[in-house]
Amino acid sequence: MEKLYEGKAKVIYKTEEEDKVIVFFKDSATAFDATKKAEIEGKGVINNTISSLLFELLEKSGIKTHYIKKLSEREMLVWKAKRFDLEVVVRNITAGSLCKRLGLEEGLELKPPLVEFFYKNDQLHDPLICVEHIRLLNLAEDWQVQSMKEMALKTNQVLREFFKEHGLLLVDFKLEFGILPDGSLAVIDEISPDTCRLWDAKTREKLDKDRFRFDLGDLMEGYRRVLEKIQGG
Ligand code: U5P
Repeated sequence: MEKLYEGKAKVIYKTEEEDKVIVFFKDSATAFDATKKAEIEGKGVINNTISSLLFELLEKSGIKTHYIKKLSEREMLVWKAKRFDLEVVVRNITAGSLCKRLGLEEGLELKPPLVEFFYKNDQLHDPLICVEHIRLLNLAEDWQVQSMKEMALKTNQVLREFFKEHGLLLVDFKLEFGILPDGSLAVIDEISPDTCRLWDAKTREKLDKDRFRFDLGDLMEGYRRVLEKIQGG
């Protein structure tokens, strides 16, 4: 297969159809601007499984995504999208860079949820930006920014409720958006414990990539527990 793009955790391959691509989930884990790296056997398989399940959930809830179907253990078929150089983060509980930037304690509930935009730019280390910066840099039209925010909040409602039903707290997560071949705005990339903070609702144990970032325990054990829970365990 012809490679179109290779990222830190995924590879995008061409298909025979111009408007569809294959996302291949690798086992690589990176953190802190890729200064911390590891190969974690089986991570790609589990992230593809979780991402596929969550994209199916969003589609069923009326949220447009690039997802078409899961093709194999590590491969997902998706619509080819024109990506925005933006990361949209939704937060329900304080953690991570929010605590560091504003000097907040971890674990405080955010009511209403907080939406943040980051400029996807490796050289600049993905800085936090505001709507005026998005306009200045011409990263998206104002109405697209508004739609991304609304879709991110709706995604939050759907995911938060779903995880809650399965004994998990959705602390925060990152979404990416793109324009599909039919011109619609859609959630793209992946939704997995690499891109979401998920805590055990009872014990508040961290089951996501923070295990790798801060050496909190076996990453795969956390990811497997997330999968077991959302599959009904
Ligand atoms: N996040 C990503 N990719 C990034 C940065 C953040 O997926 O490049 C996710 C984190 O996993 C977390 C949320 O769930 O966005 C907020 O991260 P942070 O801004 O607290 O680091």
